[in-house]
Amino acid sequence: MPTLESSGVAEISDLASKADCLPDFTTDQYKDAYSRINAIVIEGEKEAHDNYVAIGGLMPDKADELKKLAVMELRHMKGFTACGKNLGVVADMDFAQKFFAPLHGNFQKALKEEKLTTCFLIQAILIEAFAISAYHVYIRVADPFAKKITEGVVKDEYLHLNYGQEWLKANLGTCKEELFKANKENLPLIKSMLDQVADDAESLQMDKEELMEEFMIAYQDSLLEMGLDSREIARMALAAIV
Ligand code: PL3
Ligand code: FE2
Ligand code: FE2
Repeated sequence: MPTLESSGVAEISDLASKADCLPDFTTDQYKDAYSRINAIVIEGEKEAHDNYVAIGGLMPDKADELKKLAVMELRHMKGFTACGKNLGVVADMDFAQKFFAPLHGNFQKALKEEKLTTCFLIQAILIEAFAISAYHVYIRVADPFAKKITEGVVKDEYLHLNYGQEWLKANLGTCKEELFKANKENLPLIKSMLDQVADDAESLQMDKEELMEEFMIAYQDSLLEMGLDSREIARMALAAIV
């Protein structure tokens, strides 16, 4: 028969086994993988800042709101920079810039052509859903310092995703065609970025299937909120595998 005392003991051992499951943050393998993943996140946050400022340039009446989102991204960038420093890791920024180059190129092209739908899809939906999925999975296996920072960041990322989602929802009557086209061109890039980062993520005990699952939840929920129907959402999601 369980006594008060024995249930207390069980709780402590549960906690201990949970702590045992976390990776060893001091190994060379962990730090090597972290040097690339940390750089990707720092670069992603920096580009997110630049992208929101750039979108603000196309929407002068919303420039102040977008500037606020951009400032949050700089705070995220600083937070993740501190996470790398805390572990004694030097972020491989050259790797990260190459990692983002195809998506960055597509965003810049859309910006030049003043295609707001494409800009919002790339930054606010695809990149933010990618970040949300990565941060959710990372929080479960992060060191205590990084866990706290990432928990604060992920809340902001939902605000960013929502901002783009609400703009696309309000403009859905006129932007669907561009939305589908932009999705077809850019969702495969997100899939390929996920493939490229999978081995390093594994070294951080982040599971690829879990990352994909979390991405699909954030992405599909957002399309649903935008007002797309199940067939349209299925069609959009399938663009990742063709
Ligand atoms: C915009 O707010 C954020 C853009 C950042 C995108 C980063 C995606 C990260 C993918 C890498 C998976 C590992 C995550 C680990 C977190 C430190
Ligand atoms: Fe961010
Ligand atoms: Fe963001």
